[in-house]
Order: sequence, then C-alpha cells, then structure tokens
Amino acid sequence: MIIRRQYALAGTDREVSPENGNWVSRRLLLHSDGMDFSLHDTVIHAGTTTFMWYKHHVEAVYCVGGEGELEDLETGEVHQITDGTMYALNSNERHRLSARTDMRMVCVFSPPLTGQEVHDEEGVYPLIHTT
Ligand code: 9YT
Repeated sequence: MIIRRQYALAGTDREVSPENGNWVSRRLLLHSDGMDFSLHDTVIHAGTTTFMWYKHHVEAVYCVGGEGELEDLETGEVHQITDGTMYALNSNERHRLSARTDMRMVCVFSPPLTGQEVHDEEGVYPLIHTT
C-alpha cells in the first residue's frame, strides 16, 4: 500500500512547474510506483492560459476548486469548468485551459507519467519508454 500526502511533496522532485509558471503539479503516483496510471494534484494559476495536447496519453481531470474555461480545439466547443466538473481527454484532443481563478485539479494520466515529461512547443508530453 502507498500512502502519500500532497503537501509533503512540496519542494521535492515530485513537484513540477512548466517554464512559463502557469501551473504547479504534485505527482502523487508516477510510473515508478508500479500503477497503470499516474495521479497528480495540480493548481492552475489564475489568469493563465495553457495549450495542451496529450497525443500519447489519455487524461481525466477533476476540478475540485476554482473556475475557468476549457476549449476543445478539435471542435471549438467551450466548456465552463468549476468545482465538481470532470473532463476526460479520451481522444487525445488538443485543448486550451484558461483559469479565471486558481483552479485545483486532480489529474489521472494513462500510461502513467514518469515525472520527466515537459510540454513541447505543441503542448505535447512525450511518451517515455521505461522498459
Ligand atoms: C490540467 C492539466 O492538464 N494541467 C497540466 C499539468 C498536468 N496536469 C500535469 O503534468 O500534472
């Protein structure tokens, strides 16, 4: 059994931010934990807009605080995201997330992230082979 607390991950290599500082993500579970998914507690900072495209992963995101707007860049549809809203990128959709306030998100990725991924210029996380 694994017990881990997000606040204990502050300042460790399980706490990750992109160069633009748009968000901070504490990785509760990573590939090295031997699960088939990774689990992250992510805060998206107020006033930021982030373009993402998880070409190689599926991701479910559950908002547990704050509010913002999500645009599906495949369809142009815009969704309001508030506490209690989940979105799932089940078809590797390119998307834009704009935070009106700080947003707290619980994110699940499959396959699991290793923790080394950084968004490239297209907002893609590479698939890192670990075997
Ligand atoms: C909501 C979202 O996808 N934010 C980007 C960061 C990602 N959750 C991560 O790497 O933890």
